[in-house]
Amino acid sequence: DKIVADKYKEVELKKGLIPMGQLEASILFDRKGVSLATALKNSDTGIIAEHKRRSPSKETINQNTNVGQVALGYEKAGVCGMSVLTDIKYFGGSLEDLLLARASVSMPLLRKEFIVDEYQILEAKAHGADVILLIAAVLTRDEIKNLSECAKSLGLDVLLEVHNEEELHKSIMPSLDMLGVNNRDLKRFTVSLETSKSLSPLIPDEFVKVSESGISSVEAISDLKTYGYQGFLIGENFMKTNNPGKSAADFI
Ligand code: IGP
Repeated sequence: DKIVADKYKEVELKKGLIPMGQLEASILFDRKGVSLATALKNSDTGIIAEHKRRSPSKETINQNTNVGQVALGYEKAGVCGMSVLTDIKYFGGSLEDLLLARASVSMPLLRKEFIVDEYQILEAKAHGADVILLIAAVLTRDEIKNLSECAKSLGLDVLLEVHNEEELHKSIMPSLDMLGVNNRDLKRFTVSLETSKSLSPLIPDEFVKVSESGISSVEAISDLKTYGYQGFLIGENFMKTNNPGKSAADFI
């Protein structure tokens, strides 16, 4: 809740500094995005590897990373896409990280952020993202609709994240491409892969299913695949090592 309140303030501040027109004038704005949903459907590994320095649940994961090198390592390992945390205050990331990842690789990139305003979607596009994340826990159905339709109009894929049945029911709509089940309870920081398993049958087949957080073994992935998951978002398990790309390669 604190994160979201901070986010609204941050966005208002940025709107005053960089007008939307300036974002739309960025050369990356005209770049044709690559679809993560399509990449996941055509892959048998389904890994989305994340760049994350720290998080509210873990103070230090990896403070001396070179995001370009991590991106290259992940791509070489053969992951389907990469998630780049862009929140500074809680995760130590930035839009600059996204831009550096974009300059290094051609695979689909997800802007991992607490998106509450269309302005952040324009920023995502202007910094080379192919996909945005929307978190059902912090958005109303109308907000999910407006933000996802805005993303689709820019050619971006939308990954909608849920943690329980109620969030799932309120969110289902055709402007989403992927449904992500976060195994981590964002309020209590507890992690259970059972969350993905129990919500899976409630997700309509037209959406690519992604299991997020707390995945640390190849066995967990094979198990989640039997529940219909095609995407696996993995951060800490790769980032906590001094060679995230190599750690990802060991998974594939
Ligand atoms: C990655 P993990 O446990 O592999 O590091 O988790 C990713 O799922 C997690 O960072 C995440 C997240 C989020 C972070 C999922 N949803 C929303 C910030 C905001």
